Order: sequence, then C-alpha cells, then structure tokens
Amino acid sequence: MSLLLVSKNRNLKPYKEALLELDPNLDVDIWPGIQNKERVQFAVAWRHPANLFDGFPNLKVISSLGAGVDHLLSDNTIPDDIQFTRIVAPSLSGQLADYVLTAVLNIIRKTDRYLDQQRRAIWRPLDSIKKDAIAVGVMGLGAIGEKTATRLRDNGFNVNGWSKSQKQIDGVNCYRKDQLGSFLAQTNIIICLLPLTPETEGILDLELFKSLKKPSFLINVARGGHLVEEDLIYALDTDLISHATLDVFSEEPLPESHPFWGRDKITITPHIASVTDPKESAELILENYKRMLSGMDLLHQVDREAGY
Ligand code: OXD
Repeated sequence: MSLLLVSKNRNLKPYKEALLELDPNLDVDIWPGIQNKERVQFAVAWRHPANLFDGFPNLKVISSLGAGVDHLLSDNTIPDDIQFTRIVAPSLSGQLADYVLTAVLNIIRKTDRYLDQQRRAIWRPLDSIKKDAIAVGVMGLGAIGEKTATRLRDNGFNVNGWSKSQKQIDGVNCYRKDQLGSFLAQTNIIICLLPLTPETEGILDLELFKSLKKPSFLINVARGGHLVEEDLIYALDTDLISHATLDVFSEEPLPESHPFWGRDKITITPHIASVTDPKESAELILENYKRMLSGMDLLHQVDREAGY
C-alpha cells in the first residue's frame, strides 16, 4: 500500500518528510517517481497532470493539498468511485483571515496610495474611511469564511455574510442564497471565499459590482474563475469599484502581458493568502489515510455532486 504526492508546481519533499516523521513505515511516492501504480490507494494532489488518475486500479481517495477541490472536480477522467477530501488546516483559515483583515485595513487606510505617494516624494494626507461608515461582506461562510467574518467582526467592522444555507454567527448579519440583492446593497467591501462550482463561476461580474453599496471594493481570495476580468477592468475604469485586491487568477502565474499588472487600482499577490504547512498537513493526511484503511468516514470529505 502506498501514498502518492502529486503536484506540477509545488515542492513536495517537505510533505513526504513530515509524513515519514509521523510514521517511518509509510510508503510515500512523489510523482513522477511512482514505484508501483497498483500499490497506490491514497493520493494527495495539487494541480496534477491531466489524465494522471485514470491508471491506478486500487486508488480509493484523492485529497486536495489545499482547501479548494476545483482542480479535482474539473478532471472528468478521475473515476466516479474515488472519494475526494481536502485539507482544512486551522492555520489555513487563520492565514486567510489575516490576509483579508490586512487587505481591508489597507483599503480604509489607503496604504497603496501612500506607497505610491512615497515613491513620488509626495507629502499629502488623505481622508481615511471610517470603520463605522462601511460594511464588509463575506461570500461563503464555510470554516474559512466564518473565521474571516469573525476576525473582521472582532476588529470592529460591520460584517455581512452570504451563504447557500442560512447561517447564524454572533455579530454577523447572515443572508442566505436568495437574499443576494439585500446582502450586496448593504456591503461596501465584497470578499469572495466561495468554492468554485458551475454555479459560482463568474459570480463577480458587472451586475454584482453595480449592486454594491458605494464606495465599493473587491477582495478575491477564492479562485480566478469567480471573476469576470473584463467586467472588473470596466468597473474600475468607471469608478464602480474603487480598488481590487486579488490573490487568485484564472491563469497562474499571472502572465506578464496581463492588463491587471501596472494598474494602480489593483493590488496583486501571487496566490499566497494561505499556504498549507507541511507538518500540519501531514497530520491531516495521515488521519484520513488511516481512516481509509480502516473503512471509517473521511474528514472533510467532498460531495462530488455539490462541488465542495
Ligand atoms: C487552497 C488554496 O485551496 O491555497 O487551499 O487556494
């Protein structure tokens, strides 16, 4: 029995080391160095090569190496009977909450504008936005969204939250799926933390931007596929959106020629809002590996139909 680690763009050695530190008897392969395909029962994947998982006769579970599973769900060649799980490490939601809080504070304290002024040796105080004059709105109230919403609440922000089913979170105004219009009308800073599914693809579009309370801002830490890029450019150019903070893009790395680069109303980071820690992930991977071997329910199992 072996466990396979696969990624086209991540160094997986620290994950293998962390797994072997927890259990030296594990048999762990890193793609493409696979000893014996028939022995692989559990795989951990992040941006795997197309069609890879079709040829493992005994593969039972694939875990995403992160919280998102869109890279697995979009691969139609993965047999239907393989179960998907994901890694929802406590530090992952904490990191995302920190990133979003920083982005929100940067917006209201106009940090980007001051950096630009500094580069040009301009001494000019700007009006900051008062916390109580605006509301932030978190789209997606799963484990990560809830952590982000409560972090913002605890820092004195008015917080709205929107999710598929009605949630109750202390101090957060929770709206359900069919209340999107009211949620947007009460929100200035929209924060996308939704899973990427056919239903949420392209949700950050011109219609949504028009429905926000003014001044309006966007923070996208979910997936590039949620955003209609040309609509954002139009919304920024027409001042419908005052500023966008983007950590995720439909093409990553963001190509050098992309029109987002060089726009002073966009802050770009290279998909670093949260990064899985090898030691913490290894514990969660091993827990699910043991659960699979003993036939127990997996932690953070993904509903392949629902898409999250
Ligand atoms: C994730 C991510 O899905 O880092 O964990 O985007």
